[in-house]
Amino acid sequence: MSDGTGKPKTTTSRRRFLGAGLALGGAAIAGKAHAGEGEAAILEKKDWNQYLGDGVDARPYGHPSEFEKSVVRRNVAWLTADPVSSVNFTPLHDLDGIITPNGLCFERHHAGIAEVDPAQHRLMINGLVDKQMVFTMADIMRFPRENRVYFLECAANSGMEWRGAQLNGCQFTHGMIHNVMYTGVPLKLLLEEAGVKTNAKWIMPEGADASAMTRSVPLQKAMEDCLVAFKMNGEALRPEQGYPLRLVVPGWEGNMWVKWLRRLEVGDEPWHHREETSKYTDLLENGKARRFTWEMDAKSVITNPSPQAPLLHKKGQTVITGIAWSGRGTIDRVDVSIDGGRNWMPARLDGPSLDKSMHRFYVDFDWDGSPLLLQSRAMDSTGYVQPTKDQLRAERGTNSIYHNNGIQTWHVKANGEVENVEVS
Ligand SMILES: Nc1nc2c(c(=O)[nH]1)N[C@H]1C(S)=C(S)[C@@H](COP(=O)(O)O)O[C@H]1N2
Ligand SMILES: [Mo]
Repeated sequence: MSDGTGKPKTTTSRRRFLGAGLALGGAAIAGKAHAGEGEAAILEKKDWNQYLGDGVDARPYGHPSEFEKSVVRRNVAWLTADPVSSVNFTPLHDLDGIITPNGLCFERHHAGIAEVDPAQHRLMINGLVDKQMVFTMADIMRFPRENRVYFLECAANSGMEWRGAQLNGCQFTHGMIHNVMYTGVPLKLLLEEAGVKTNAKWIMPEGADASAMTRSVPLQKAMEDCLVAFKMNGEALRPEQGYPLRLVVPGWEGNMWVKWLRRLEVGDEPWHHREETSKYTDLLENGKARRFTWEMDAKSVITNPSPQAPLLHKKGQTVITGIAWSGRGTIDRVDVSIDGGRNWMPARLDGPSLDKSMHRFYVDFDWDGSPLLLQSRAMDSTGYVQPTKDQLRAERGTNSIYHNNGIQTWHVKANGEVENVEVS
């Protein structure tokens, strides 16, 4: 709506319209029609029924409806001491299907968003190679390219939940993940162009941002399925996601997916840089730390209902939905419990089942209006089953923040409100 005066009226009418939708939906399921509060809404003349809308010249780049204003990335104040070295979270409770829209992909920066001019951007390959190479973006576009859908999960996702239920919303407990179709050049092709020496075993990607982030990646992984990507969901990478070039490391922790990729050094041993020594290692109870924990274990979470998305009707037909993913393959099965893990029922997986991608599940459920302890549990194509938080803590203690893939519990109260809890 471009008419500012019509705004408050429009909002009220829409609320009533939604009310009507729910009432009619409920009536259809119960098999009887009844005249609800919403009936007037279908008879009322709305602004959009009688005035022309915007023309094709008004929105050269489209945005969501103004009624979707609340669908945004959010951060957690106490985690955001400095916004240029911080994180915000994907609003998982507002999304469906498996693809994360570009503007809603969570962001994790160590030195803010670099605004890189693609004409000045270069990618260097050096180290144990036959010939050192420097590619322009135009050079990279001349290599054969592939399209792949992969999730990217920060190893710290759910890290605040190790000691107990803390953040109220799946956006905050699980929102350090996005799932995107990448277009890019297989890293293998670029490495082969430079000619990798026979003693090479590792590569070190480096970012062009002020953090110049580096990680050691085994050469075997680099040759297997890594991509040097320049498009996400069909359009250029967003600056937040590493425009114009990022490394895609399927199934492995997000930290390795170096953004604003400017250099790939080839070596015969890992570099032991900050991001794989002081950070991104998992301190155990006995004082030893796990390191090079690259693969993301199978995990799932119910996104609706959840604390930011309560149940708005008292009882009856309800859609429970969520996402599941594994860094080791596809998701074979998701089970859902409504009684805190005592009994389980299989969820219905819907949509494409792709390797190292998010999967979407549903349970079409008739809620009797009593309180629920909702959980989901994923099983991946290797047969691995998502553990409980207690099982994880027994194995790894509570010192670590990374790689928490424990089962999440939501307490749905009789009034439809939802809370983050733990059961044991
Ligand atoms: N150059 C560079 N690459 C980076 C980072 C960074 O700060 N600088 N952050 C890393 C971390 S910790 C994660 S989890 C992912 C986040 O990717 P996203 O911002 O697309 O969500 O990017 C990784 N790549
Ligand atoms: Mo991360």
